[in-house]
Formats: sequence, C-alpha cells, structure tokens
Amino acid sequence: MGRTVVVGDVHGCSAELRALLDRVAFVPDDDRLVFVGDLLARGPDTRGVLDLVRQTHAVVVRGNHEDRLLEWRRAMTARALGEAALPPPLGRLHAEVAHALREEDWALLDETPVTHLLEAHRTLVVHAGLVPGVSLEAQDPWMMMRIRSLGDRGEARDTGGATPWGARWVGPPHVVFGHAAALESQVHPWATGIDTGCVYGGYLTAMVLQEGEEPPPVAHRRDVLVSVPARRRYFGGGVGVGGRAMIGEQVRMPMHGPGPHAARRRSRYGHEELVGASQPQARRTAGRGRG
Ligand SMILES: [Mn+2]
Repeated sequence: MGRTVVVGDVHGCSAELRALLDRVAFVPDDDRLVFVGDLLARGPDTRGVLDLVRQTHAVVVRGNHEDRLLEWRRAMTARALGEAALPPPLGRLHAEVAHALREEDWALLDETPVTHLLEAHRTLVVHAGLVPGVSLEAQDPWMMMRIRSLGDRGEARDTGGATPWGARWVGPPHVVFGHAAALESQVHPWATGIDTGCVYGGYLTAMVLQEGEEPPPVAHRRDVLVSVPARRRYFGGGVGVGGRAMIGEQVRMPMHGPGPHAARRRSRYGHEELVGASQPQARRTAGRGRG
C-alpha cells in the first residue's frame, strides 16, 4: 500500500485536480485517494471530477452540496411515487448540476459516507467537522457536513464565529476536513482544514501521508500539505485571509482581475495577505463563510 492523499473541496475544478495529482505524483494502483466532499457545483466541470473519482477508485465523504442534491433527488422520487406534492426548491447552479449528472454519478453520490476513518493514519475524514466532547456515534450527520464554529456553550454552529471547532477538538483521531474556505490551510493540534478555496480563485490542497504516517505536529503539519493554485476565480465572493480570520469573515474580491495567489505575500504574522491590485477592493464582511 502506498500513500494516502486527502483532497480538499474540488467544486468542479477538474483541471486543478489533475494538476494536484501530477504535483504529488499520484500512483493510481498504489496510492489511495480520499476526498473531503463538495466535489461538485460552482466550478466548471463536475462530470470530469466525478469521472476522475471513478477512475482512481477514490473514497468520497459527503459534503453539504452532495447532501443537498441527494435530498432534492429523494424528494423528486417521492413526488414521482405520488408521496409528495412538490420538490424542494433547488437553486439555479444546483439545478444545472442535477441536470448534468448521469445515473452512475448519482450512484456514486448515494454511496458516500459522512465520515471515513483512515485507521493506519489514526485520522478521520469528514466534510465540515465534529463537535468536541461528543462521541462519534452521537454526532449529528447534518452538522458534520456544516459545522464551522462553536458557540459560548460549546454548541455547534454552521456559521462563522470566534472559535473554530477544530481549535477545541482533541483526538485521536486527527480530523481532516474541508468546507470552511480560507487561503491557508487551517492547522490545529488535532485537526487540519484543507479547503483553500480553489473555486474562489485560491488553491486546491491535499494532505499526503506516507504509509502508516500520522499527521505531524502543528510545527511540521505544512510539510505534508501540497497545493496548486486555481487557474482563475470560477465563483464570486472570496475566501478569508489567514486560517483564523476566515471563520467569521470573508474578503470579497472582484470576479475579474488577478486571483489572490497572483499578488500576495507572507505577513510577519505568518498569514498570507492580499497585496497590490486585489487589496483596495477587498472588503471584510461578517457572516457566513464560504463552503
Ligand atoms: Mn461545504
């Protein structure tokens, strides 16, 4: 058995996914590929991503976008059987994806688990996260696909907040997650967030673990993370700057002009900052983060 490569939120960015697999020199019959979910929607090529998932026999955990489409499809089936009157509303972007999906794509999505344990790495893969102090069996699947932060009493919130759930999680297992997009991966003692906002013009990131390797301590965590830049911004809005700042805030950037990776530098605080052309237009907004 070779390495394990865990990939962040792809959102239809098939070109970047291929570039990332090239970058890590992925070996199809030896390495194992795992996705944190949100493979589809917002980006240009959902079907190409799903084809690649099948070709590589990858494991996919379910993201909130997959969950939403599956929920819609269940409702459509119920309506066809006369058990329900109306399907739930589906936004335009998701309707386009739903229309483009083939039977084999639906079958793939239908089989996705909410979590996937990588026993040899003592690591659990989940789309959004877990509530600290609650056993795995007692976690709410809906929230595992949507949690971002913890409230004052440690309760799960699907919006941003001062305390990202990962900061409070104590493993084992280590948890690798996506959903909360930020330009930098989010490194916590027992959790690593690898949604670096590819579809918003950021990066596509993977954690690459050697056989039997556990995610290294915080100081060396980035040694096992590999990123490729997005070719362009495919979807509006933007990602937060720095692993901490993104949880409750995001930076809006214009749809046109250079992506964030085109003009940035490392600040003396260790965050990556937007500089140059993007910065004057950058506005911080409170509220829901991207995911
Ligand atoms: Mn998500």
